[in-house]
Amino acid sequence: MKTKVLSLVVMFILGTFTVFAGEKTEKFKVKGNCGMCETRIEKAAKSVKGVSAAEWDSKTTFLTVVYDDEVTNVNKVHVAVAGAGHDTEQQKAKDEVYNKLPSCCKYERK
Ligand SMILES: [Cu+2]
Repeated sequence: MKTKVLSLVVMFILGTFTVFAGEKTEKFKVKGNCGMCETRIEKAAKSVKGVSAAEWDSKTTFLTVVYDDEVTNVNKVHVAVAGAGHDTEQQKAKDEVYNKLPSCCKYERK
């Protein structure tokens, strides 16, 4: 009985590794304010091919992305999010895109 449970556990662990092969999770700061920002940021991140999940937290302003590192890299996510008007740790959004954001979404810039 015990060996049966053990082999099930081993199979589960192996299965998990196979599923997540090539998948990476990365977390970085993205500037924004509200729920509209959240939708915009997550949509932009998910528009990158190879990104399977994107979650932005308005309280911590951290964006967590899950992506296949054989298909894409985290820099492309930075570029896509900045392209939607939100500054990231690495990439600054263009002024004209930032200026088009609704007033509630105009996060503070340095
Ligand atoms: Cu907003």
